Amino acid sequence: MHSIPESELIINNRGAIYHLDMRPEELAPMVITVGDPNRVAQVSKYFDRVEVQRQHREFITHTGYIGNKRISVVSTGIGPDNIDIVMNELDALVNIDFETRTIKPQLTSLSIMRIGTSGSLQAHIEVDSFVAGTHGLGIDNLLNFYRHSYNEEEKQIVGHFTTHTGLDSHFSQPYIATASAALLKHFAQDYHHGITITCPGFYGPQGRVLRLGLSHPELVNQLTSFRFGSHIISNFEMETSAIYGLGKLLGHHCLSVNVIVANRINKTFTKDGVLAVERLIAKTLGIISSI
Ligand code: R1P
Ligand code: URA
Repeated sequence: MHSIPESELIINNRGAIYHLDMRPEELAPMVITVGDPNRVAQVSKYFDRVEVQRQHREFITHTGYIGNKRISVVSTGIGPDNIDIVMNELDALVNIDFETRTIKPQLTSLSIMRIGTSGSLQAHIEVDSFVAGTHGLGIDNLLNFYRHSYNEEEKQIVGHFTTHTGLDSHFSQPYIATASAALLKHFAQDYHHGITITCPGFYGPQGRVLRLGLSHPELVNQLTSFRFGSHIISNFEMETSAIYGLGKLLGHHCLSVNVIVANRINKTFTKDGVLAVERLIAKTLGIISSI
């Protein structure tokens, strides 16, 4: 069987995968990802006990239990490039044998839930409200580096989106991936549903102007006005499509929930971002621990 070389699968002296500094037995089957490294402790304070704490660069991991449910919370830092690292390394921890450096014959599916912050693209999705992304639509290009394919609905949404925005070769080829229906169904109450757009930046790629002019100034309006059947674009941030896209290719169940901290249509910003995130964590952990 093909053994993956040391240059491709980097395992440190502790027997841990390089960026996350995690050994296979230190990861739980339910993984929560958060952008902000400080948010890891904000999540794990709800654990009944924490049994593993690791940190390397911006990747902090705590693994512990809520009741009988073993959960890992991992910080990803900001952006799809970090998600490429986190998703590949989480997958390697469960699906590659580190001794033989071979892919295991029996693959394991993780549940991967992002708990993040986001900007709203719809007036009625107000600051401090929660959004569960039905799809991740990426204008960040990450998934285009991997062979991927679409189901019929995904093909139609991404085609319609590309025509609607005119975003193609100049920026990237937009791509799309769908949330885990098995996870999404538990987040029907108290969470808006919509397509989450993932951008490769916070300022220009999300239509923010400080000192620099935009090459595509109509982007925010185009995202707000996009319609495909009952689908609307609810929000944008910087990780979801990469998680959904790589999660689908690797066979994991992924869902991204975000609290709205900025409403880009009403031009409002949350009065208390820490409290907003705290409310999302408490609500989401309550649901996760019961499924
Ligand atoms: C930008 O401020 C960051 O906040 C959002 C974006 O996706 C980006 O990572 O998410 P997190 O709060 O999870 O980091
Ligand atoms: N995170 C983002 O990426 N954008 C926002 O507007 C708020 C949080």
